[in-house]
Amino acid sequence: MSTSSTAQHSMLHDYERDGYVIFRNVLDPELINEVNGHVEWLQRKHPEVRPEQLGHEFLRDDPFWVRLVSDDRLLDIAEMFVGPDIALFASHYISKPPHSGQPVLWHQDGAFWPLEPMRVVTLWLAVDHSTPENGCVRVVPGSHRQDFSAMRDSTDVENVLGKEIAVDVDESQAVDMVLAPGDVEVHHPNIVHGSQANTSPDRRCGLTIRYIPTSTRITDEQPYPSAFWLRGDAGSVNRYQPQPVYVPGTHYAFRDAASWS
Ligand SMILES: O=C(O)CCC(=O)C(=O)O
Repeated sequence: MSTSSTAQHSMLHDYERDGYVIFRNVLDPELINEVNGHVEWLQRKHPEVRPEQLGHEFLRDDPFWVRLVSDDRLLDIAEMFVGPDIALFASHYISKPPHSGQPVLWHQDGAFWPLEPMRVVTLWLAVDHSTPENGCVRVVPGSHRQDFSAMRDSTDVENVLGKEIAVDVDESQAVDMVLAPGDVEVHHPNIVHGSQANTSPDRRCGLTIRYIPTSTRITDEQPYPSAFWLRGDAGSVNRYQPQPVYVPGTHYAFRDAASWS
């Protein structure tokens, strides 16, 4: 990555202090255009699924999705946080439609995850402009130093997870992750975060990408449906999905599709 070692050092310092850090202009507009087409294609393919729920179960047989999360610009960022031996654990589009996008209630990601140890980093890729009006991600800086709190079911308001953290959150401390398409926000598995409903006329789409070092064991089914070995040494604690093969007419068509045939 073109980020200098001084800039990398300062970003790691911010991440350690705050539990999050933002990288601007990571992916180019052409690729973001393809990502947009992919989201629309997934929605046509799965009309029964809310667009906030286009999750990792659809990823295994999707060459474009695997190509996207394997992009060197994203892996170079992940490498700063989890080291050189990298696998994908999960990835999920949360596309909040205009006027009716559901909120994500306050939570800590790692409280949901079958990982041992909890060494994992999330890259949240902005597909759209993401603002307070359309329900951008909000984080509580420094809350990554807390242990995991219990979660409780929450169904009073329709929401993406159906759960929330079972302790009070001081919302006055929360910071809005205002992002442009192609920007990436990186966050820690313990940080308290969420997002509000989208009542604006603009869609708010982002892709969560969860990268683990290959030394982190997935303590659930093996191979986990969205586990792909992506860089460095595959290690021996997990089994991984084979790279999907692109079939014209079956899969989303994209620029590099020929190299996935
Ligand atoms: O996209 C959102 O609104 C929430 C994202 C989130 O909870 C996450 O990245 O873990």
